[in-house]
Amino acid sequence: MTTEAFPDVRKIAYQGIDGDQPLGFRRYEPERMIAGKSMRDHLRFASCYWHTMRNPLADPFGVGTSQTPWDDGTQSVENACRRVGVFFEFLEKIDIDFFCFHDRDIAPEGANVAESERNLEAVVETIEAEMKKSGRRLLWGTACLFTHQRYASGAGTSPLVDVFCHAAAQVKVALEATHRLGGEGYVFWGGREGYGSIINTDMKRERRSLARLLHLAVDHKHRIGFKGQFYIEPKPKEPTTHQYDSDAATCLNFLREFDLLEHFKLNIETNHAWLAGHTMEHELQTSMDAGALGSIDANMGVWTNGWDTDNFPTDPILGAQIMRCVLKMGGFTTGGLNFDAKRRRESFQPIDMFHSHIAGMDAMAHGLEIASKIQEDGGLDAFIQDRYASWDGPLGKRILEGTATLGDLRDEAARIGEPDLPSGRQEMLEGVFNRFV
Ligand code: XUL
Ligand code: CO
Repeated sequence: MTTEAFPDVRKIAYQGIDGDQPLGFRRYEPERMIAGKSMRDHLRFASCYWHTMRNPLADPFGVGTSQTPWDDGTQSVENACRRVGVFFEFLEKIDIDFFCFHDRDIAPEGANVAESERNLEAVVETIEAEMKKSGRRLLWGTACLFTHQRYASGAGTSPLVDVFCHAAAQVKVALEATHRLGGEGYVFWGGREGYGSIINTDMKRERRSLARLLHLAVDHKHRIGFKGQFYIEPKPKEPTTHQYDSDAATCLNFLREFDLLEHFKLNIETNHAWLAGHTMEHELQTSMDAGALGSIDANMGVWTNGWDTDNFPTDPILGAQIMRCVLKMGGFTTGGLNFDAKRRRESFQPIDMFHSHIAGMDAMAHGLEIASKIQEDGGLDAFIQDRYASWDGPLGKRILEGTATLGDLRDEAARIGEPDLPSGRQEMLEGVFNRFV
């Protein structure tokens, strides 16, 4: 890039909580220390290539509205490489350290496997150079196994073994690209790994094939020496009617069933949690309890329509709920907060790329502040510990260690009489949470 794509934007900086500049942070103060770490290191923000650079902002009723003056609209590698320059200018100006990509977001698909590989390699080379220059890092890479027509009936779960081969080819090369770029992780999101109707589907075979694809990826990871973390990203539906990676618990069961659990963690996305009929906290807690919370796709939906709208997460309460879980787990290791989020169709100007990320970053930073105050206060955690304290007594221990029989417990119940029940105090605790907002 010889000319800047955003000449009117300087590096976005913290301006204070009452700042009135739209292009400045009000909550995100990257170097401010909270609970022993800088905000930057707690939050590990990433911007995603697919929404930030490639989403035309179309919807099922209308064409794309996004203005991208740097893009000539062709499928050329040259155009793809020019976009990379724009993306890195954006990352530096918004002060985001990480990014994520699919193979097909960054490089055009070719006429055959070899041409696609050459295209990808050329763009990866450009990205590598930009990363060196800017110090930006790759949070995770992935293969897009859902856009092309050949994947209409699934990729790893296709009824046709030939399609499975194409999926494997893409995973191989996307994994190698992620490795070359020093990626901290690699994501599998099963966009088409499910069914439209069970009437034409052999679910048992399909789940087994998907597990094979993941095992092949684990083998290849070891073959090439990639040390990054593998993740599965749960989502219940959209585009399919039912997806095999429906929610965190379903993914954990799948990974256990096929001996994959030691190789994978989960990448939990808010909008997907909601589509599954869960809260984000539920999905994060489920993953954490299995030691499998890895990374987060930070976005949100619209409660009233139930779609995967990938809004920017601009709600600080949601941010606090998420960051409470992240703090509880002791912080991210390979993971981070990837904004898998797109601007609204009405927010079509290039400058809206900045406004949307700033709003998301500020809300998550605000959430971190709230969460760390709640943790420091300790009241909510103490309440829960106290609520279960009887399980730490002699009777609880006997039950948990397995030394009490049902007969023993019958005698205990007769001795105890009617238990003295404490209140759950939900509303009081919600009030305590709100004190820190
Ligand atoms: C789709 C989605 C994907 C994954 C990566 O809903 O979330 O963008 O994050 O394939
Ligand atoms: Co996602």
